Amino acid sequence: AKEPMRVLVTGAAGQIGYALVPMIARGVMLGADQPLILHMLDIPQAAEALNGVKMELVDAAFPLLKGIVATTDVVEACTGVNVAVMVGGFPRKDGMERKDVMSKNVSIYKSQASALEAHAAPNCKVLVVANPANTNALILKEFAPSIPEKNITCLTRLDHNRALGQIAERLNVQVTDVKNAIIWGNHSSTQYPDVNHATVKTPSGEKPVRELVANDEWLNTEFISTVQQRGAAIIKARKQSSALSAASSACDHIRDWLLGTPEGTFVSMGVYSDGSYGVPVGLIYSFPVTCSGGEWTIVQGLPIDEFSRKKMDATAQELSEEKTLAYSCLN
Ligand code: NAX
Repeated sequence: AKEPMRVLVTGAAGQIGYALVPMIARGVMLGADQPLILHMLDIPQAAEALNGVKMELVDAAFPLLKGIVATTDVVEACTGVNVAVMVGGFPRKDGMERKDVMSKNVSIYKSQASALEAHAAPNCKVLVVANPANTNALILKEFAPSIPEKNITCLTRLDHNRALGQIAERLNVQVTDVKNAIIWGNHSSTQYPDVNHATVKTPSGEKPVRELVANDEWLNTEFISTVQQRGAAIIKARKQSSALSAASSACDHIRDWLLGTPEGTFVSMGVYSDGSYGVPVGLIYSFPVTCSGGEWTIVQGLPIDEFSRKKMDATAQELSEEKTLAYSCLN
């Protein structure tokens, strides 16, 4: 039998946490044969709710769940973890300036970076979900210099899956037959959902999405804005932000990273830019990646047209500005 892996979920008493921890405990993230110990962190004000989640995990009698650490102590939470899913953060409240929200999250991610660096298992893999996800991940990377930068990522898989979902609905095909959409850039409304390389499996082989949709106008306008604005549409409908889809996509992100992407398929991950596609080095930017042997690799050599270039640059520009704002909060 496999040794249990330790998985940290921060913000575990929140609404994504509530959807995510049962998925992890069922084996959706690490595989149906991988036992695990769940570490759940939240802040003292949420300690009682966190304990309630722990009680429910016990009650659900998950066969793979070999232990639960539910704590408000960041060191205890981070100790020995192999995977860290960072969902905890400071939400934007009415009337708050962007800089104030950034400042709160910078201080959270700075201190959690130090705790992970000092106490996580070697080669711990980190996924930041909490917004501003790319910039929180960048701060985490900066303040955990001994964690390899390739181990620190942010979630854009939800946006990626939303793009696949929109194409599947439009063409009335199964979502599993659609692949290789790309989310470029920031997990924000400047993200660029790109279908230029996406394909659909048909009885007569794989066909480009552009050929099947045969409506560039829709693909270049409504499709893009629907994916960009989907989070807002969910809030409007549910009066709460996306939770089950965020949790499911976080599982997809970690599972593909650890266990690999299928041959010929790429997915979107926010990763530290190495300058690929002219994206400035030093940003956490969402790229198309393939994964194998527990490592991601940016897909190289995709042709980029003028339309895409502008949108990729605009979202990079926003990330550079967020980075400047984040750094200004450090002083
Ligand atoms: P909730 O407010 O329901 O939960 C957040 C939890 O984090 C709360 O329980 C809170 O007490 C806890 N928390 C706050 N500070 C903490 C700290 N320093 N250490 C540990 N825990 C802390 O928010 P929820 O709806 O679960 O969303 C969580 C985060 O995910 C938000 O930042 C949200 O913006 C972000 N999202 C990111 C998405 C993505 O695709 N990257 C999509 C979904 C979601 O909007």
